[in-house]
Amino acid sequence: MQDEALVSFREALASSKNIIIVAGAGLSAASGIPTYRGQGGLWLNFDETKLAKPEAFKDDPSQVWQFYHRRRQSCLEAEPNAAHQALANFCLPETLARLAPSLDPKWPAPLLITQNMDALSSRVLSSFPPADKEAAEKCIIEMHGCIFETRCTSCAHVQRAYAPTPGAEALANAAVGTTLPIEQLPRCGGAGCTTNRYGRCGGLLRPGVVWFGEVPLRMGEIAQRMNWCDLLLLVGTSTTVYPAAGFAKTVKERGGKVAVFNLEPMRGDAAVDADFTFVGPCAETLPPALA
Ligand code: BV8
Ligand code: ZN
Repeated sequence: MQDEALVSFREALASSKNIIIVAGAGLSAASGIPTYRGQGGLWLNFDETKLAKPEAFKDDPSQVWQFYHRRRQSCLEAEPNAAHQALANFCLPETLARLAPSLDPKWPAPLLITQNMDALSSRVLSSFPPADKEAAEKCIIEMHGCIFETRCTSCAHVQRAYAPTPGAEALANAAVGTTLPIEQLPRCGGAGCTTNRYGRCGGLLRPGVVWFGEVPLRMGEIAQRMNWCDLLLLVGTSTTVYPAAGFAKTVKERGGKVAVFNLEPMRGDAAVDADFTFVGPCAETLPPALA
């Protein structure tokens, strides 16, 4: 990693008042979870508009559930990597006192916005000892939801469990491309689902992720804080999906700085003139930058 770039990045960390991190699929690449648009990307085999949208679920819930059940399995088997750990450690008070002593008391810790739904960053934050855990867990927003959550389409009961899809037997045995009857798809109050507030409602569950055309989670908080961000770290994202893709321009327009951790420099419509670009796998570039 170029030393002078690292020195000036550290200087930016040390003088910043409001630091935000936006993470994308590249953050989990080293954990074996495929990205969407890079080589071997998920969307290269699936047309995202065919599956990751509410209309797809309405038209063919069986195919959508089979798609997410398989991804939930691979997320369940994945482990956080050094980049997840580096970002989580950066949320700890002792790291911040050392690296970011100028943070505004309004924003005493970085905001970690992840577009990933694999829960790998949340798992690291939740693994901290009790003294740090509560504060660290407040740092993260999973803006595109979480593959370990289901939401009932009837009573809106949300359940999060680091376990296979509730009622997944039929899904697991279904050959790719076959259509399961809707009764065999995950149901509210079904196997593995805690009885919801209305008792066992039996409604059809959906994956707790944000699909295209749906509003990302906690956008009000994100927009409010983004307006005052003076240092934005973009980690492993192609900045092609809005509104996350637009955050860098927002920060630059307000005089903030942008640091990119990616296999390649920023490109595409949402690209800005980044102040720092660390090219390489983020599991290698992020730990020394936040050590
Ligand atoms: C919304 C969950 C309104 C589901 C996902 C035209 C113009 C502008 C916008 C739109 C438009 N048409 C439609 C829209 C809106 C649309 C959109 O942006 N479409 C795009 C395709 C143009 N957006 C929406 O619909 C969003 N909702 O706009 O609501 C609204 C908005 C604000 C306020 C009120 C109302 C909802 C979008 C959420 C969609 N759900 N996922 C699922 O995954 O199944 S999106 C999906 O893409 C993932 O969440 C993913 O995180 C996200 C972004 O992709 P990346 O994470 O960046 O991953 P990608 O593979 O693309 O890139 C990986 C990067 O990592 C690469 O740069 C690569 O070089 C790098 N990399 C790889 N390995 C490494 C690495 N870097 C470092 N180290 C490595 N080892
Ligand atoms: Zn229900």
